[in-house]
Amino acid sequence: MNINWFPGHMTKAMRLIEENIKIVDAVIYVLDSRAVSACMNPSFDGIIGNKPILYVLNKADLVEERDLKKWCDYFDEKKYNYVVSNSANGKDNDKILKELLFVLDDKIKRYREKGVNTPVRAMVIGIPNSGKSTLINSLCGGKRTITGDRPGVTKSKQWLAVRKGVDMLDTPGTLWPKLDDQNVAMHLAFIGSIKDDVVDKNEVALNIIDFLKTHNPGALTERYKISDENAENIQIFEEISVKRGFVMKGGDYDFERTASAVIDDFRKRKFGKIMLEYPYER
Ligand SMILES: Nc1nc2c(ncn2[C@@H]2O[C@H](COP(=O)(O)OP(=O)(O)OP(=O)(O)O)[C@@H](O)[C@H]2O)c(=O)[nH]1
Ligand SMILES: [Mg+2]
Repeated sequence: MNINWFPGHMTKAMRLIEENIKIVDAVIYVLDSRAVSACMNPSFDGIIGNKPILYVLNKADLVEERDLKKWCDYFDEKKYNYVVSNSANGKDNDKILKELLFVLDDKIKRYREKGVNTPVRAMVIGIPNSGKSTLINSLCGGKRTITGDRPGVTKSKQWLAVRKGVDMLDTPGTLWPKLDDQNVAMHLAFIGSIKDDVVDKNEVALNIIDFLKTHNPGALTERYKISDENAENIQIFEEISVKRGFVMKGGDYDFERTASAVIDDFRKRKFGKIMLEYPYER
């Protein structure tokens, strides 16, 4: 399967990001902790230029702390500014704002020296469904932007005053025109950053099965009580259909429902906390 998803609204969104980068003081780059490197959009590189970046390793609650530590070490090594966050519960808000003000320290000092009293401005960017709007809502302390568990929820830009003196720009999630690395594309499909309608769900589910067999032995057996995890992926897929009762009249497997169930189980953490990518893997 060749996955690519770059609809017209993303071209518009990239243009919006390009136009607004000039007027912001920093960029908040939201990454899904389950697939940190797949979340790095190469199209952003040329746009961000030398604006200070604060990386947010978001959805940290969906991975094991000891796994995420590997990314923290990597970011430390690269001297990147970052925070680990679970934006869904808001407990990391103070830490995020503190780190943002640290990143903007020089800028704020210069504003003060000039007697300028404007708020600092940060643009929040990232791939679809990474949690940008949730993060902003959490920092604002209310539901000020629309969020949802599917990609492409935010349609246009929105400025929000998250605290006194700190404004943030919410942007629509963006991917890039050609997903060359299909392993990356597959991980983006796993985490729901590519619309389910544009992927072959059976293939995504088979890839999840394959990933679990290799990296999380026992997870499939525990969830579906299958007889042999070392069987071919397709055999496991069929067994899951049977175990779940997804068999149609006449005895054919209902692969569509089975695929949706496997994908859903992955996203709902039914196989455990799974980090798909480690630093230095690619
Ligand atoms: N478990 C968990 N879920 C999160 C976290 N942050 C966001 N979410 C969920 O992820 C889904 C997507 O969140 P949004 O804030 O709409 O994502 P977005 O990046 O704004 O998405 P687009 O606007 O489509 O680009 C929602 O169901 C959120 O509740 C987090 O830290 N942990
Ligand atoms: Mg959004």
